[in-house]
Amino acid sequence: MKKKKLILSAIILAVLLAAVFLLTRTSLRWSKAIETLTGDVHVSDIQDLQIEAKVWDLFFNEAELEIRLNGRPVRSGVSLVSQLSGFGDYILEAEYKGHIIEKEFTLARDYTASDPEVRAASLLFDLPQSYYDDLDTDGDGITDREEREKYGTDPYRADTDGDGYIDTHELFLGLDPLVKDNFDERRNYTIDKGSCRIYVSGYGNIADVFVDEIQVKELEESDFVIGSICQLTSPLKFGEHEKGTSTIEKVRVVFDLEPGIDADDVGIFTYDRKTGEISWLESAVNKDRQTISATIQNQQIFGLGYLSKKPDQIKTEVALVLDNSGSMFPMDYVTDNTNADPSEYGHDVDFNRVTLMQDLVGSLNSDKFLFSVGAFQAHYHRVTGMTDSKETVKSSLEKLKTEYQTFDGTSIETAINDGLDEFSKKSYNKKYMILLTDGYSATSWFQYTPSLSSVLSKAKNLRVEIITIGLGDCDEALLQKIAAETEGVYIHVRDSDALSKLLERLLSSLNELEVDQNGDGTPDAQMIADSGFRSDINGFPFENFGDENSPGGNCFGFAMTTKLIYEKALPYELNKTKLRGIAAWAMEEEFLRELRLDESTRELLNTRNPYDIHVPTLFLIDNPPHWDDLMSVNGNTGVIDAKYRQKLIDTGFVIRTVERQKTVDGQRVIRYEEASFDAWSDIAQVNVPPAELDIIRLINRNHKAQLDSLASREIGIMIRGSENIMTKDELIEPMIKLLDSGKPVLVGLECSLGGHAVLVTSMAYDLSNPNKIYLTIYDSNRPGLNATGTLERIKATREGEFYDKYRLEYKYGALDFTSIVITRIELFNGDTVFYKQ
Ligand SMILES: [Ca+2]
Ligand SMILES: [Ca+2]
Ligand SMILES: [Ca+2]
Ligand SMILES: [Ca+2]
Repeated sequence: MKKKKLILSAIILAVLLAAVFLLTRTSLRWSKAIETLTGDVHVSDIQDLQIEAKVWDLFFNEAELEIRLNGRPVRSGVSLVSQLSGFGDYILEAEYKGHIIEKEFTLARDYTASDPEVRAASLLFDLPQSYYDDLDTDGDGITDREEREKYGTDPYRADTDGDGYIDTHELFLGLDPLVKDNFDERRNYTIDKGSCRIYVSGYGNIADVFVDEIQVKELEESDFVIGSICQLTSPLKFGEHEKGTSTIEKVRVVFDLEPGIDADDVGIFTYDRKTGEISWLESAVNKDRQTISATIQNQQIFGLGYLSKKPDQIKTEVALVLDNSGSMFPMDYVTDNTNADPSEYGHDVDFNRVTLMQDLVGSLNSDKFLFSVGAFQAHYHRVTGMTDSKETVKSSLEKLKTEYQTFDGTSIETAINDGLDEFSKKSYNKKYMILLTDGYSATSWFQYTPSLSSVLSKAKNLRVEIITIGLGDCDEALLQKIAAETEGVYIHVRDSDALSKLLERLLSSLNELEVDQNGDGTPDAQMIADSGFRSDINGFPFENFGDENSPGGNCFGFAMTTKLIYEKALPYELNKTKLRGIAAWAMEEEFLRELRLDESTRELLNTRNPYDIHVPTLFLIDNPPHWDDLMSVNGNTGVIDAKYRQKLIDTGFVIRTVERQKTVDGQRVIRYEEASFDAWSDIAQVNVPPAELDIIRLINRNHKAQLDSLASREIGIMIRGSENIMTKDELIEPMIKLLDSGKPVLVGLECSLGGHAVLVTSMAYDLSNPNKIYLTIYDSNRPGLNATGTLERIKATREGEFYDKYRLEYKYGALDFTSIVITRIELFNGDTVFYKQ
């Protein structure tokens, strides 16, 4: 209900009108303009200054919009494009429903179109008052409108009365944000969680405390826990009060005991995820009130449990199940190789699989881990059973190098079935199997093979997550299925060398990865979920660039395509070789220059891109940005040059003539040719490789879906300002879930200057402030780099209700993104993976 309302008001929000341009060293002036019209400025080329006007008013009436340049009307409409020529002074006016917005600007001579900031940025002016109303300018968690109209507080100062209490916290603590309060006076703050209440006492902004119900998988099925398990987190200091600082002195939790529960039978426990230890807190019982209470510390996980049913330390059992069939070894090492194909051997001659597992064992420091080692071909055989002796595990792994090798087939089902017998029967222990294979499941005739379904249900009954690693050419579909059904992850590596890069991914899957964002050697964050996506390995190293529909660029298409390729959701194996040839061709034709790929990006294309993508066809999606350079003038018509024309037609482009004035080669024409790609045309079907067609269609479809969504507000809604009140459930949980299942998450970002689509590839909690989450971001504007953003949870109020809200910080060039939303994610097969709103 709440969300619906927010979105409705977002719809009503909008009159968005775009106009004009931009310069490097801004020599831009404008007169005072009337409210209610907004505009942005976009320069696509020094010779070709475009004015674009878009009105996103729900009740937009095109006839009522008029744009005038130097007093003369120019074409008007939902998407208006006009050209300016030359340097000098301009006056631009837009009139809509009686409101006039006017802007003077000077196109400076030192402006260069290649300036990345110019390309990336738009200039915004004179937003409607309603837009500002819904912002939270000072970031104190109350919207500007409510500050002005409801509370009388200053929308530009987080602490209006200057007493040290943030405006929002004054409301949470029942103080007056307009009257100075004593910051060093002891305060109380209560959180009601239903079955328990949390009493916080201390000094300053003590509402900065969050209590979340959390999932503790290992305890879920035990009959020990009563009710839900919670975690307390706060960025504040706990302990003794220091004058002038916000300090939490004490947090007390009080559980109401249901009738029938004897207070003498229960206690309040804490659970330490790192060590797996469960301990009782000293608790006080009030038999009259039927309550039990205890003091809790920051970041503690706590709950109510039966004294008699407490498990011992919760251990994590990891069964290593490694394919040790002949194909891993050089052929000479393998007995019984007479009928074998030499190309089927030597997949991991350096034993990188052994090194990887030894590193993994060595990296898991806590004594809560137990390991077993098993090797399989057609049969599984135990090298060592579950043990906490890391030395034993490492030396057992070492034995795999000298094992007697056969080539009697590979049975993945048998390996899992027998490997599952290594686990204990303790239901609360966490259990993982890491299964690595380079093959397809095929057994020799004498071997009994259990069925896949029986093996999977056995794993599920034991609650074992199976992490499957496929090496080279292997049965990916099978490995994917096994991982998906057991809530594990599937990881594919091309060759044995790539195995050495998997350590982080595995640690993250076991939730044990500590991240050092600033590289100072001390971990500052705890990984919560990681898709394993690495921009320098998996990303498209392309620059961003625009088309007519999306002047900011096709970031959505890039992000989407990259994601799909990473997930192998496209039905083709893409390789590097072909790309190299195409890129060379493209450079001859100077197509890449037209597409604004710079030298370094070209270099990347030729050396690092692992995919076989037909660059020119991939990106000439709607209308390419620089047709002019491909054209010459014939009479008063701009004509696409013959050498490009045939290539375009052969590639599936449709050439049409547009009746519109334009400057081509410095000459004025009254019409010109334009080519757009039709991925469904007959010629495209015949001449364009199917993989490329799929990608183009995919981008088109999703790009269109995104554009449509802005009009219909049905999908991909980008919520602005304080509309963007997102709680953990709405935003973080789905993101964690997707990342954890090995999928990067496509998100839309928005700032006051525009929107952008990126892939979030991993998330980590700040160790010193668990309400702060680091995002690792793949951004097509930053090829080959991992960008980072942060999401910080703060207290917010709206319409008198209290919320937790996430505040995004992600900066890119001139763009400073402040809100985020998960966009619809569509797989190639049409399935929707996640649909926000
Ligand atoms: Ca505010
Ligand atoms: Ca304020
Ligand atoms: Ca205050
Ligand atoms: Ca006050």
